[in-house]
Amino acid sequence: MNVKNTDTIAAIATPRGNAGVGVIRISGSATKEIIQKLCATDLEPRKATLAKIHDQQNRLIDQVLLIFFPSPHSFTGEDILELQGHGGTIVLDMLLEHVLSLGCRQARAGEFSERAYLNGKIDLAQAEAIADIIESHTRSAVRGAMRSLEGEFSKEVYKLVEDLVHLRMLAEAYMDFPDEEISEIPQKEFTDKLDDLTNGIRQLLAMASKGNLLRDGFHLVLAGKPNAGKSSLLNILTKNDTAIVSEQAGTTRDIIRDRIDLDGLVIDITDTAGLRHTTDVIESEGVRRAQKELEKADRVLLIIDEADYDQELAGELLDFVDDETPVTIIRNKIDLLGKQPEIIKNNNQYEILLSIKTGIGVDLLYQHLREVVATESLTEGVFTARRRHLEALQEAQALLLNAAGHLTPFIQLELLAEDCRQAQKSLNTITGEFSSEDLLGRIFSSFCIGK
Ligand SMILES: Nc1nc2c(ncn2[C@@H]2O[C@H](COP(=O)(O)OP(=O)(O)OP(=O)(O)O)[C@@H](O)[C@H]2O)c(=O)[nH]1
Ligand SMILES: [Mg+2]
Repeated sequence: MNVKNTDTIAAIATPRGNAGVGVIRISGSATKEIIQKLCATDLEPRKATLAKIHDQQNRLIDQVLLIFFPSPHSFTGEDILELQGHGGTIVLDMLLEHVLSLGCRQARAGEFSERAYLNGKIDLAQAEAIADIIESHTRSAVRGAMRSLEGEFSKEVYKLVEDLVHLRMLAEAYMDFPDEEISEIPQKEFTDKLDDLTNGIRQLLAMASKGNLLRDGFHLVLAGKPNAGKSSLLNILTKNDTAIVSEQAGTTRDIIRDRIDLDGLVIDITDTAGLRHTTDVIESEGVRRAQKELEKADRVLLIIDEADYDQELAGELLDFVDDETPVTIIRNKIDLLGKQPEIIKNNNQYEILLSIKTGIGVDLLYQHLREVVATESLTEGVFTARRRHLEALQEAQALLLNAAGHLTPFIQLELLAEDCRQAQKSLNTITGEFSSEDLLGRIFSSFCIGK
């Protein structure tokens, strides 16, 4: 491994606040020198050594454990020192200040992970997985991110890239064929290889979409006329008294968000202002915000008071939701009409009769959510993925479709090869084989300091 020679960085790697232990990480070529200045001895690799750390005036700052990870067998690939002190905010600040005075600088957000990536210890998708593990809200999200960190996602990407390289080589081999021998170009081989690749990308995209859901959560938006019971539904789903519920129509104006864990998947639930035309300035701003939320929904629950329910009202409310977004109609307050809970499926349209206030039929809603979100298939063997990964896969898919267009009515191998080259570039942005400074900056700066 060729470790780049860089300056030395340090940061507190544990969160601020009081804890038993706090960790400071130091990485870079001056690490050994800093160890000498800290404790005047060399440290045995990967062995904990107890040391007293004094400041420049020889006052004791803290008693710490030092662990040295020599290059290249460290997280960043560089020499690393980990310093475990007492986990108080002030004492760690004092320790860090001292360490910085010995010849290193404060690390930027994500800089340790960035160095690990630049030194080839992990690829970009794996670096992102580290951030995802830390930020996971459910156990399945942790497991998914761990699979990405283990390289399961990257492995699939590398496989596709390898196939693309073969296809490009094949194209190159026939590229300069004279016109009279054009019939010898194995058109079927090109078509088959392109088909295989497109299928491979489609499958990976399906997996990555699930992984993205696991990471980002499923966005469920509650909407409907005022007083239909939206806030009541938010409260029972979250088992929390989050939103104000009242018999007054137009209670909710702000967007209210909460989240639940449904079989390991985060469901972000958004309660909105009742959809109606109003002259009240604040309420109409609420309606505008509600409409904006509807655009972002993975599914909308349209809540209707069963006493008002008819096709016309349902149609009027459905007009607020774009055609792409799946909708479930919740026909609420059946307790007042003495109706039985029921789930009705018409083509792909679901309606559930229930009573939020009494809880009758709410189990049908849970069952329905589990089905539409497919929580079971989400937790088995899925690795986490980010939106940018999905976009890269989609771009590669579109380019390969384009490439297939260069096989008929006549074969244009230069154009085909160029599309394949671009598709390869798209795939390479996932693992970071190809990446711009800009992209790296964006990814690593969203990490926290010390990571
Ligand atoms: N009887 C009965 N009342 C209900 C039911 N669900 C909600 N309510 C009542 O309906 C009224 C309105 O409920 P909310 O949850 O505030 O309705 P909302 O849709 O959030 O209303 P806005 O925020 O004003 O748009 C409250 O008095 C609730 O107690 C139900 O299943 N049965
Ligand atoms: Mg409300």
